[in-house]
Amino acid sequence: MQKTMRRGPHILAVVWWLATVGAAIAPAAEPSQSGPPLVVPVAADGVQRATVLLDSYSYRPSHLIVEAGKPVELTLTSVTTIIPHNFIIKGPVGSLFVEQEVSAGKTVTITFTPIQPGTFPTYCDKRLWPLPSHRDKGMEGTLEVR
Ligand SMILES: [Cu+2]
Repeated sequence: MQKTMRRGPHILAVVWWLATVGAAIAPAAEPSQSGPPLVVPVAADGVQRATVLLDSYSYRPSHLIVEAGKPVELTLTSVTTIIPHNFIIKGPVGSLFVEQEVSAGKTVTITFTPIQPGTFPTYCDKRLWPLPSHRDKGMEGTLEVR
């Protein structure tokens, strides 16, 4: 009996934590809307510019098509109010590496020049243990370099 009472508060705390965190996250959860691939336009200055919205848990658009050898400028805009996200691309070693934090409600602009054609995943690796990662919840996309 005494053992049970001692264990009680701890279990209650975990249940409370899960309920609180779950409630904070659940309303924003929705299936990721991938939509059609976006062929990123090349501006007059030669830069390929696009805006990507970061939500819980999706990127919109999620599939970007760019040309190799020309700079890419992505405006990453978070439309969340609480949950921070990031935007990661790990392409071929020495060719493409992006890891950008985007706080809730913030906008960050990143620039990179993909050299090697290929199809690379983009994703958010944020995770609030013991919940699945944002990527597991559908926060991933594709960068297609042609
Ligand atoms: Cu995320």
